[in-house]
Amino acid sequence: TPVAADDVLRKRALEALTTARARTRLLTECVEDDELTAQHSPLMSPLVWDLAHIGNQEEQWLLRTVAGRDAIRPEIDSVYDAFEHPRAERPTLPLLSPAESRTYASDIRGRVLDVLEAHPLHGSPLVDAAFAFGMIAQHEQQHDETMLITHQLRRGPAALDAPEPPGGGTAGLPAEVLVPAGPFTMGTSTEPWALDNERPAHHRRVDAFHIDTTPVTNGAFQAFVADGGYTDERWWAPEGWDQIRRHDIGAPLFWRREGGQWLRRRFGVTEPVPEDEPVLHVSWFEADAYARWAGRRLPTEAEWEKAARHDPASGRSQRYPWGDEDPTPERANLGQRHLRPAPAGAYPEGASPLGVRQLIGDVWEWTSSDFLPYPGFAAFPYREYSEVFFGPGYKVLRGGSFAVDAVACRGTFRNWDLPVRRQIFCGFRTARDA
Ligand code: AVJ
Ligand code: FE
Repeated sequence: TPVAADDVLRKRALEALTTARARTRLLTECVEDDELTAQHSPLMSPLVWDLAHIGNQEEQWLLRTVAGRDAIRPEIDSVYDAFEHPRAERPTLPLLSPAESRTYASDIRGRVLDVLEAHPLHGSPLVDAAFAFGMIAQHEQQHDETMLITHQLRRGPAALDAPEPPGGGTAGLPAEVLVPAGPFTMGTSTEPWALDNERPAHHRRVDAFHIDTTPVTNGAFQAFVADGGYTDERWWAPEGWDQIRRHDIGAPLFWRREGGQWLRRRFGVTEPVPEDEPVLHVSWFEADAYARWAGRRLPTEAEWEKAARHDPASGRSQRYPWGDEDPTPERANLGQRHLRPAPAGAYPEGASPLGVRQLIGDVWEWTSSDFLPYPGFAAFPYREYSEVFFGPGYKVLRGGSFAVDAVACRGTFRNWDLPVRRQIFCGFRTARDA
C-alpha cells in the first residue's frame, strides 16, 4: 500500500540523513576548533565552511522549498553560496564560528526530522520517493568526502583512524576482461534518488573492448615513474606536460622518494607506498600518460558503465556490478569504513558478471570522457548541480572511492573534475580496443 511504501521511504531517508550527520560530526569533532577555521589548502574551504554550508543547503531545500518555511538565517545564504565565493577566499568571509555552525546545522536537522515525519512523499518530483531528502543526504556525504580530502591535505598528526580493509591478490585473475560489442542501457529513469545528470536511461552502442580487471596499482605506476614516464613528452597531452613541468611533478601527490624507496603521507602518517594498492592522487593527465606508456588508453564513460552494469546473460543493466542489491562491506570499500583503498583483487563478491573487480568503491576512476548531458537531460532541481559544468573542461570519474558513502554511489553515479586535479581520491584503470 502507499502508506507502507511511505513508511519505508521515511525510514530510508532518516537513516541516510542520520548516517551522514554522524560522519559530519566525526570529521568536525576530531580536531580542535582552530583547525576547523584554518585553511589547510587554497584548494579547499575551511572545514567550518563545509559544516555550515551543509546546514544551509538543508535549510534551503528541505525547510524552505519542500516545507515552505521562512528562512531562519537568510543573511548567511550568500556566505555559503559556493558560486559566489571561490574556495580560496572563503576564510575571509564572515563565517559562523564552529560553535554557531554546529548549533545551526543541528537546529536545521531537528526541524527537518519533523518535516520528514509528516510531509507527503508524492505529488511533485521533489518529494516523490523522498527525493529531496535523499538528495540532501547525498549532498552532505559529498561534502563529507570533501572534508576528508581537507583532512588528507592537513599537516600535523593523525586525527582519524579506521580498521584496515580486507586483503586482495590478483593471482589467478586475468589482467583484463573482454566486454563484447553491442548496445546496453546507460543511465537510469527508475533509480529513485539518482541525480539529474544520471538521467534518463538511454541506449548506447559500444564496440568490443578489453578493460583491466582491477584498478592500476602503485606498483604498476612505479614502473612508469622508474621508466622516466614523467620526463618523456611522448606520453603526455600538451596541457598535462605543461602542468607537470610548471609544478615540477614527478610522482603522485603525497609521494616522496627517500632512501631509495617511495613513501607517502596518508592522513598524517608517512608509510612506504604499498605496491598492491590502487594508485591514488593522480590527475587525469597522469592517468592518460600512464595509459599511453602502457600501450593502452582510459576507458570511455560508456565503456566503464557497460563494464559495471551490463549483464550479458540477461541483457539488462544492473544497479551495481554484483546485481541490484545495495552495497555491503563484503562487496565494496565505501563510506570511510577504511582510510585507504583495498589491495587490487579484493572484494570478489563485488565482481561484475564478466569478472571485473573493484568498480565500486576504493578509488574514483578517471574516464576519457568529458562531462556532458545525456540525451533528454533536464536540470533538476537546480542548474548549479550539474548543468553549469557540462562541457569540455571537466572529465568524468566513476565508481566512487573509499570516501564515498553508499547513498552517493551506484553504477550510474557520475562525478567530474578538472583534469589537473589530484587531491581527490582518484585513480584509474585502463582499456584497449578489442
Ligand atoms: C559532484 C563532487 C563535483 O563537490 O563540487 C556539492 C558535489 N555540489 N555541493 C562538488 C556538490 C554541490 C560536487 N561534485
Ligand atoms: Fe555543496
